Amino acid sequence: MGYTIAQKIIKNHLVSGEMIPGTEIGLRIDQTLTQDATGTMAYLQLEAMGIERVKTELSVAYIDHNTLQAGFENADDHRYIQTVTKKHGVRFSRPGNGICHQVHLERFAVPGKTLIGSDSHTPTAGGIGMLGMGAGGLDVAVAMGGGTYYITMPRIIHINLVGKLSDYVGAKDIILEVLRLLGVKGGVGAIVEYGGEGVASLSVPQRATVTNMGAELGATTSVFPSDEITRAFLAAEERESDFTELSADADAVYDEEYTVDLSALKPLAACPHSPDNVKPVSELQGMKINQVCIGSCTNSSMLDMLTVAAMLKGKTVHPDVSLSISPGSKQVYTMLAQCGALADLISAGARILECACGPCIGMGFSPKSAGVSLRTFNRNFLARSGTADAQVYLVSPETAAASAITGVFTDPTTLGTAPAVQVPTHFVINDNLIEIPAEAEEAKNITVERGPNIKPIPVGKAPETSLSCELVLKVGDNITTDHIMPAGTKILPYRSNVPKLSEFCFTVCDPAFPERAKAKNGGIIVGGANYGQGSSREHAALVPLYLGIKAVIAKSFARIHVANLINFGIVPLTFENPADYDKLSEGCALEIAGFAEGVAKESRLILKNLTSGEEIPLCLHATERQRAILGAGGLLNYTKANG
Ligand code: MIC
Ligand code: SF4
Repeated sequence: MGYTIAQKIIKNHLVSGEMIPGTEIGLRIDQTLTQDATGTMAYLQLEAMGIERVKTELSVAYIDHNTLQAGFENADDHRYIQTVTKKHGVRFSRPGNGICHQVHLERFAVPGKTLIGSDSHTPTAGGIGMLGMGAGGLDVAVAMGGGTYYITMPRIIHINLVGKLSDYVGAKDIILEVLRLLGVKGGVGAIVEYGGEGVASLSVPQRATVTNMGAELGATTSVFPSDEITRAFLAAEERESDFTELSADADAVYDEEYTVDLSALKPLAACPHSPDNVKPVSELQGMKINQVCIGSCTNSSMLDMLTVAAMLKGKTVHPDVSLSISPGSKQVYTMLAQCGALADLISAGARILECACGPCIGMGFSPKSAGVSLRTFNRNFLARSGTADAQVYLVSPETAAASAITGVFTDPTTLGTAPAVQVPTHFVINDNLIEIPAEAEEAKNITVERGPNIKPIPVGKAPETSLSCELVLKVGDNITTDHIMPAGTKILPYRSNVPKLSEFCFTVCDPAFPERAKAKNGGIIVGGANYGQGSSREHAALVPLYLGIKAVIAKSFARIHVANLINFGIVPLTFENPADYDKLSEGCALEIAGFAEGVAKESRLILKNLTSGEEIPLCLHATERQRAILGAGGLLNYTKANG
């Protein structure tokens, strides 16, 4: 039996376990990346583990999320990351150099290698045939120290692409179609692998749009073959030597297969408030809009920007629309300026932002009250834009540009023939904003600078012999990490200050939660299916830990979040019978007798609802290693104890 692309990469990096779907495997990690909103924690943890020099082939720290700098906090964090990375052997991508995933794709991603990043969109690198996975900062810190990265061996979903995209239909429409097919839980426990004759018509940045937003399927990652298109992209980036050919064996076996006919695709939009709430743009045609935002790690490549510039050239953005454009990287920005396309965007009335995450993470550009915002981004979770009642739709750059001009939802295919956009065959290469770390000897003399915003990381405790506490919060299905630990301008500055962050925990669902949790000295949270989907932010575990949360009971968990809970010693339990979810209500007194022992070795634990007297069976799906981590009160304690 042959191997799929993902299986080949996994096989080459397998440190422990067997490639049996559903079982734990350990992987050697070649490269890591961090961004500033999660990076501060990752490097604090690297320091806490006593790792002097990173042991990966390449590690890069990007500054792209917290660039609004409304106070000293983020500037201090940036300086911390700049000095700590210089000392420990990590490259530092300065603010202004671009969004981590876009820059990594351009300058560092290598087909056939492994990458983990403290950001859930690390699968962007799958566009070049790399196995890129999002992880919590602590897992990234461990990998930087040369440690193994553990995942559940995924099943492989094959998406067979046939045909060719029509005019004005973009790569975003491919992934929106896949989201329509599979849903936000459809990729959980899986790697989505693309193949078929349609692949050859897609450039690397288009493929990266698709793999980037594969994160929204809940997938471990997504990957494309590495072929002549990949070689040409690497050559255009003056990195042809990084090329290796990579394709699935003809007799590779997939667990699930779907076909997407690119020729039949029409422009699509993900409607509020979920990336899988997908409808054809034609059905939304004519709806009044207030804002358009173009950019983010999903759609900010040269191709995207040139397409938008060609569509806006000589036009004016509709008077009722505010249009923001953030190019993905300094490379894209520079080239837009050099070829004159930037002038076309400016003249049309676009508000040009710096090359960073910006509005995607709610850092500015929040829509008006109840505003309709069309965004080329990857997430439209409730309140993520910074306006609680905004209606955010995720669309392609083509749909975004067309609608920005008309002021209403516009299907771009109604515009006729699309302008021919030529992506340069050679990119401007200038890595002057990537700082090279100090050599080991010189590194000893570097002082790491820490601002007053950096507060100690909470550390977990071993589970209590018997757990008695209150159900402090009950939430529904598909809770995102944006619900648990919101971002945005007011909150993001505190990513290295957990006590302050805790004031915002779960406030999207229940403004009284932080106070209540504190008053009750923590307790248990109950959630529905796919609890913790979305971002990789480990703050969604760290902050509940700080508030005293001992366990989360859910119908099911999202991959990165459950790993983060375990890493910080919060026990993730599932209902043996999901219908028992209805038997629990907020405020009831709960007890798990023999908790510590159960965490150490039982797959079944009994929860007693002391308020109703009912007993509810719970499951703990954890490997020996994960039980040992939980038993130690988290990975930091475990790593310290086990060297
Ligand atoms: C996001 O898109 O939600 C983020 C911000 O990039 C996060 C990371 C974070 O919360 O810092 C992610 O996707 O992992
Ligand atoms: Fe940044 Fe948005 Fe991409 Fe997250 S999804 S890395 S916030 S651009």
